[in-house]
Amino acid sequence: MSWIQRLQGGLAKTRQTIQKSLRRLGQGHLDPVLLEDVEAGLLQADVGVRTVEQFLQMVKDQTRLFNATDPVTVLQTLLMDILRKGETEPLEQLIRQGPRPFILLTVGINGVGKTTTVAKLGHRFSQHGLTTLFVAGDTFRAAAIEQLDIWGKRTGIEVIKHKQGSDPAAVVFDGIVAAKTRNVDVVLIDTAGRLHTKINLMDELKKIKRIIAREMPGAPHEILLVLDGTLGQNTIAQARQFHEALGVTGLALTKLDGTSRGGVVVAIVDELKLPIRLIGVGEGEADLQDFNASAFVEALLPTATPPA
Ligand SMILES: Nc1nc2c(ncn2[C@@H]2O[C@H](COP(=O)(O)OP(=O)(O)O)[C@@H](O)[C@H]2O)c(=O)[nH]1
Ligand SMILES: [Mg+2]
Repeated sequence: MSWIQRLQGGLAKTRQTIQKSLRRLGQGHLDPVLLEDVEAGLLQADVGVRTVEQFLQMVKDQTRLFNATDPVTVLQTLLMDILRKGETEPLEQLIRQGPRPFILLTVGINGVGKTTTVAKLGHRFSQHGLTTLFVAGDTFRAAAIEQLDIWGKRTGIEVIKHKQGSDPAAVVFDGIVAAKTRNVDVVLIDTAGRLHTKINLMDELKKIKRIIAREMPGAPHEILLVLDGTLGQNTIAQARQFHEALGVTGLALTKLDGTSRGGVVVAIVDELKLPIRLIGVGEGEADLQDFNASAFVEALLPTATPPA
């Protein structure tokens, strides 16, 4: 099954609700109950209040003007306009244009998919002929270091690690030194999402960022905030917090396979104005995609006529 099919599968229920009421709207039944149905369906999919209100206004305006505008097309167009702003060039392109080593720092709360995304990226970069180093910056759980180690073996990528409980900034420092010595293209830094100490997570991450900048001016070249797509609107507040503290440069949205809240991508692009570098669509190393607005709209709201 392709990821679009998985995404479509996850959104099936919500999509059915939206489509049913959209179709009736399309037949000219612009009654308040139907509009409420559409509104509820879109909000359930976590599309976000602002986009939903914009859409309802557009439908009302256009219906008044033309009397027979297809609401599906209206919504598709609106979603495309928003989502297109989240598109960006592939990371490989940034890396090839950027300085060497290219230092990518992942941040995000616990369980969102940071370690998995680091692993998937390493795999992907290898396939593009870029040499990579993993840095086990989540030193707070032994399991986190082990997890990255397993991925390292699986992908043939070296892991720079310290023992559990050590200072994450120190392992990051070692990682950068190693990357320069080995002359690798990319350093992928995994970090913790929750600390078992009294230190504040943001302060810890700021410290890591400072160490990186000290060892390589201009770095980190990418601060990739990993967000869990199944968490819906909660991700927005989370993202704001990380962005304020660290200056996020790109987003990775994970677990978009099989979620009913995939519409949150619309709200994220609309609210945060940050590029979506990647979307995670499964647990395997190959389940990482570039974000493509039209593919996403098609998954969320397929065109009525199936391809011949
Ligand atoms: N279905 C699915 N699961 C994912 C995806 N990304 C990560 N996961 C799973 O989410 C869980 C937490 O991932 P992990 O990388 O350990 O999160 P971290 O705490 O942020 O490092 C693991 O079971 C992963 O396999 C994804 O894109 N799709
Ligand atoms: Mg982790």
